Amino acid sequence: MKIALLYPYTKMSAQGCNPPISLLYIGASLKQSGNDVLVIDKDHGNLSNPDMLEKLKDYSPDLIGLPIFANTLPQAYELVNQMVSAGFKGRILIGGPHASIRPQEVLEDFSGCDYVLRGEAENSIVKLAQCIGGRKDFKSVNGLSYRDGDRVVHNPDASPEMDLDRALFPARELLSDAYAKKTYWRIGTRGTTDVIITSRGCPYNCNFCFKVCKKFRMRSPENIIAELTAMRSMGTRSVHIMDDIFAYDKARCLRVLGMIKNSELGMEFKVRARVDGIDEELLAAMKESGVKSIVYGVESGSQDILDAMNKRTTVDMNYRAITLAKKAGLQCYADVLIGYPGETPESIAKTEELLLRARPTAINVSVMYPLPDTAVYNQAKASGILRDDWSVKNNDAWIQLPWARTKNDLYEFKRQILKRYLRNPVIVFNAIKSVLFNIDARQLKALARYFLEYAI
Ligand code: B12
Ligand code: SF4
Repeated sequence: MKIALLYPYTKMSAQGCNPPISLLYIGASLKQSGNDVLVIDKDHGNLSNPDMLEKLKDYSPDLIGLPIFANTLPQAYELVNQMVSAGFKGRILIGGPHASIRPQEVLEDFSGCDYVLRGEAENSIVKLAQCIGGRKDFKSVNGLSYRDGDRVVHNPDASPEMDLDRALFPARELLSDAYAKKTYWRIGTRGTTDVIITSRGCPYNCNFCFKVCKKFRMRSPENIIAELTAMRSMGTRSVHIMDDIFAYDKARCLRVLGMIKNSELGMEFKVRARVDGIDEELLAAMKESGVKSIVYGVESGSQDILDAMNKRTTVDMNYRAITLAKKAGLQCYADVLIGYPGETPESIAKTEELLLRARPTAINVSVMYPLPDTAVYNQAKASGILRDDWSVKNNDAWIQLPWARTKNDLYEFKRQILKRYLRNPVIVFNAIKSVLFNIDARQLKALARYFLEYAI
C-alpha cells in the first residue's frame, strides 16, 4: 500500500527547525510491514498547500496521514478540504495530540477525514493499512475512530503503550534529501541538527501540560546510543534530546552521558530538564559529554504561581539551576509562562526580576494557552474565564484574568519582558558570544528578525 505522511505546518522558529520525528516513527513501522511510504515535510522546500497537493498527486497514495495540534486545526481543515476538492482517491487519516483527545469532533468537523488514530500510532497504523487493504476488520484496530454510515465508532484505546526499547528507530531515511539539504538546523550550531526522544510521557502533573503518552517510559542507555550511532553515520553532529525531563532518573542520565563520553560519537547536544533534578555532578557530566545547552521549564518567578501550576519546584530551585548551568559552562535557556490563573502584574514582575537576576543565555516567554483537557483548561472552563476555544472556526483559547481585557494585554507583557531582556547589555553580550563562531547567514537572518520584533 502507498502511504503519504504529511507534516503541513512550519516548525521554523528563531531558534531553528526540527524534523517531524513523530511521522518518522510511524513511517518506520509502515515501511517494516511492507508499505511504500512518502513523508512530506512543509519545511523541506518551504512548500505551500498547492505544492503539497502536487506532490500527493504525483505519488497517488492509498492513504494520506497528517497530525493535528490544538492550534493547527484551521490549517489542517483548509488543507483537507483542498485534498477533497482535488479529488484524491486516497483515504484521509488524522492523528497526533489533538486528534487523540477530540476524535469525535475531528470526524464531525472534517467531512473529508475518514479515520482518526488516537495515541501512539506505530502499531495501529499498520493494522489500519491492512484493513484498508481488505485483510482485517476495522473493529480489530484499537485506538481507531471511524465512520460507520452516519455514526462515528470509537474502538477501545490502544494499550498498553509499547516498550520503547522494542520500537523501531525513526525512519530518517524517508527524509534523507531534507537532511542532506540542511533543512533542520539550530541557532549557534553548524550543519544539520536532529532530534532524539529517549523517553515518553512524564510522571509529573503540571496543570498546564498536555500529554499524548500517558505512561512514563524510558529507553535503555544502550538503545539510545545505538540510535545516536545511526544518526552519526548519517552525518549528524548536533542533537536535541527532546524529552521534557531528560535528567529525571539521575543514574540513567549519568550512564547515558558516560557512554556518550566514552564513545567516538563526537556529537554536541541540547537537553531539556526540570530545575529540581539538577546538581553539579550532572551538569559536569553533561559538559564532559558534549552537552552545549540546557533548557529549563522555569515557568515563573512567583512561588504562588508555581504552586498553582502544580509545578512542584521553587523560585530558589529556578535560580540555582540556572546559576549552576552557567557555572558548569553550559548555555542555559529558560522557558517561562505568563498568564496562568492567579497571575497579576506583580507576579509577572517577579518572573522578570528572576530572569534579570539569574541571566540565562536566552529566554522563551509563552503566554498561557490552555490546551484542551488539561487541568487548567477544565478549571478555567468551569469557572467561566476560558475565552474562545480550540475548534476549526474559533481557534485560540485563552484565559481571561481580572486585570486583562484582551489577550493582547498579556502579549504586551511578553513584549515588555523580552524588550527589557534583549536590551540588557550584559545579557546580549553573553548571548552573542554563545553563538558567535557558529552562526551562518540563515541563522543570522532568523536572529535579526527576532531582535527587530522584540527588542526595538
Ligand atoms: C518534539 C515536539 C515538537 C517538535 C517536533 C514535532 C513532531 N512531533 O514531530 C516541534 C518543536 C516542531 C514541535 C512543534 C509544536 N508542538 Co510540540 N512537542 C514535541 C514534544 C516535546 C515531543 C513530541 C514527540 O515527538 N514525541 C514522541 C512521539 C513518538 O510522540 P508524538 O509526537 O505524540 O507522536 C505519536 C502520536 O501522537 C501519534 N501521531 C503523531 N503524529 C501523527 C500523525 C498521524 C497521521 C497519526 C496516525 C498519528 C500520529 O503517533 C506518534 C507515534 O507514536 C511534545 C511533548 C511530548 N512529550 O509529547 C510536544 C507537543 C506534542 N507539542 C505541542 C504543541 C502545542 C506544539 C506546537 C503547536 C507549538 C506551537 N506553539 O506552535 C507546534 C506544532 C505545530 C508546528 N508548527 O509544528 C503540544 C501538543 C498539545 C496539543 N493538544 O495540541 C505537546 C504535547 C507539548 C505540550 N505539552 O504542550 N513540537
Ligand atoms: S511541564 Fe514538564 S514536568 Fe510538567 S508534566 Fe509537563 S512534561 Fe512533565
